[in-house]
Amino acid sequence: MEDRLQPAFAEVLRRNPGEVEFHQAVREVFESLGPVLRKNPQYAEAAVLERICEPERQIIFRVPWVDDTGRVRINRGFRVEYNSALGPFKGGLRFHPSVYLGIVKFLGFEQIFKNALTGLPIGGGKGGSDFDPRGRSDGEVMRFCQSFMTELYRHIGEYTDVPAGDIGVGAREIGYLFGQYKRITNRYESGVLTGKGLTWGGSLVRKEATGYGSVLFAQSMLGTVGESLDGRRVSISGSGNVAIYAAEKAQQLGGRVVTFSDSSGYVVDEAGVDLSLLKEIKEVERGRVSDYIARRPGARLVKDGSIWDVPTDVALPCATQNELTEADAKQLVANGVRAVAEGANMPSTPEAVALLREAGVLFGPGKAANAGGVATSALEMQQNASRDSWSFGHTEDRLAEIMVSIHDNCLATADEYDVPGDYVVGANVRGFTQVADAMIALGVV
Ligand code: NDP
Ligand code: 2IT
Repeated sequence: MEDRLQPAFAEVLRRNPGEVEFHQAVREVFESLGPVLRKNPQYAEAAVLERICEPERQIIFRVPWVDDTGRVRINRGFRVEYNSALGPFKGGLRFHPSVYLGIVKFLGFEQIFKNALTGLPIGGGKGGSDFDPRGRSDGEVMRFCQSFMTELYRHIGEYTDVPAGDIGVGAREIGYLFGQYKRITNRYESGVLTGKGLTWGGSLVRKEATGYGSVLFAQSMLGTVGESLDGRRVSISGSGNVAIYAAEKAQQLGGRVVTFSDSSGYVVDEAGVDLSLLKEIKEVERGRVSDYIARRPGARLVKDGSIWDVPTDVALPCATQNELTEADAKQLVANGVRAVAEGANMPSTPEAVALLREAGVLFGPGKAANAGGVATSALEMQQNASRDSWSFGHTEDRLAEIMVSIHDNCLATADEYDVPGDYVVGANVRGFTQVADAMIALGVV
C-alpha cells in the first residue's frame, strides 16, 4: 500500500479493533488506489477515503424468539448502511453463527464497489445475524425472521435500504421477512426486498444470477486468451445458491463440473455432477453432501484435505470468505489451472490472490465476478417499480450484457492504469472512482 494511504488505513484499524475481515477487505481495495489518488487530488481534498470507510449508519439489535421447545433464544441482528451515494443501500442478509460486525462490515464495504460496477443505481449495505438456521424447523425460522424484521422494518424501504439474501438466507427467509414487513407497515412494497418468490414479486433469473454471472465472467476472461469453458474441468466449492447455479451455467457452456462441497467435506464426481440430484438434496431436502454420495455411484466424499487439490482448469470458489489459501493456490497452479472466478465474497486469502496473479492465472475478484446477483436484484427492483414482470430470456440477456460490461470496464480501467489484464486493480479502481465522483458531487454529507 502506498504511503499516502497509510494514515487512512491506520485510522480504520484504530476505529474498528478486532474486525480482521473488514481490515482485510479495506487493505485489498487500498492496495489498488495509490495511482488513483495521485491522478485525482480532489479525492484526498474531499477526504473521500476516510468517508468511504465509515458506514453512514450501523444498526445492531436484539432478536428474541422462541424455539420449538418453548425456550427463549436471543440472537444479534445487524444492518450496516454503508454508502448511499449511488442509490438506496443495497446488499444481502447473512444468517450464520460466524456473523459479527466485522463480517457484516467487510461484506458491506465490498458491496459498495461491486454495486457501482454493475452500472445500476444502487448503494452498498449488508446485514445479518449470528442465528444458525441449520437444523431449525420452518416454524423456528419463521419466528426468527419475524422478530428480526420487527426491528429492521423501521430502517429499510424501497428508496432507503433494500436487503436480499446471502449465506443462510434464501427465498424461504425472504418470504417470512417480507410477510412481516407487509404486516407491520400495511404496505405491499415489493421493492423493499429482493430475491422474492416468483409468485409474489420476485424476478426470474434472480435465483440463478450470481452463479450464472460468475461463470459468464470466467467465460469472458477465458475469451481474452482465445479459450472457453467448453470441454474444461470445473471445480466449484460450496453447494448453496451460488454454487448450484454456477454448476448449471458451467455445464450449459460445455464444462465438466467435478466437485462441490459443504462444511462437512467435498465431493469428487468425475462423471460430472448430477445437478438434479444435488438440487433435490440441497434445495428440497436441505440435506448434506453425504446424501449425494449415498445416491450416486462413483462419487466420493473427502472429509479432510482441500477441494483445491483436485486438478482443474477453472476454479470457482462459491462457499465463503478465506476458503482458498496460499497453499491451495500453489496446488491449483501446479495442476495447471487457467482461471479462477470468485463466486463467493473474498474467498481467496490475500496471499492466494498474489500467488495466482503472479502465476498469470486469469483471476476474477468477487466484486466483479459475483456482481450478477445484486445486478439482477436491481433488475427485480426495476420490475417492481414498473409493476412489470420480465421473461426469463429477457432477464438473462440483461444479466449477460451487464457481466460483459463489468468485465470490459475492468479491463479498460486496468489498461488505463498500465496493468493490462489485472482484474483486481480494474475492479477496485473502477468501482472506487464511480462512488468517489458521486460522493464529491453530493458534497460533504
Ligand atoms: P448458501 O447459504 O446458499 O450456501 C453457502 C454454501 O457455502 C453452503 O454449501 C455452505 O455449507 C458453504 N459454507 C458456508 N459457510 C461455510 C464455512 N464457514 N465453511 C465451509 N463451508 C461453508 O449461500 P450462497 O450460495 O448464497 O453464498 C455463497 C457465497 O456467495 C457467500 O460468500 C456469499 O456472500 C456470496 N454471494 C452470494 C450472493 C447471492 O446472491 N446469494 C451474491 C454474491 C455473493 P454448509 O451448508 O455446510 O454451511
Ligand atoms: O453479496 C451479494 O452481492 C449478495 N449477497 C446479493 C445482494 C443483493 O442485494 O442481491
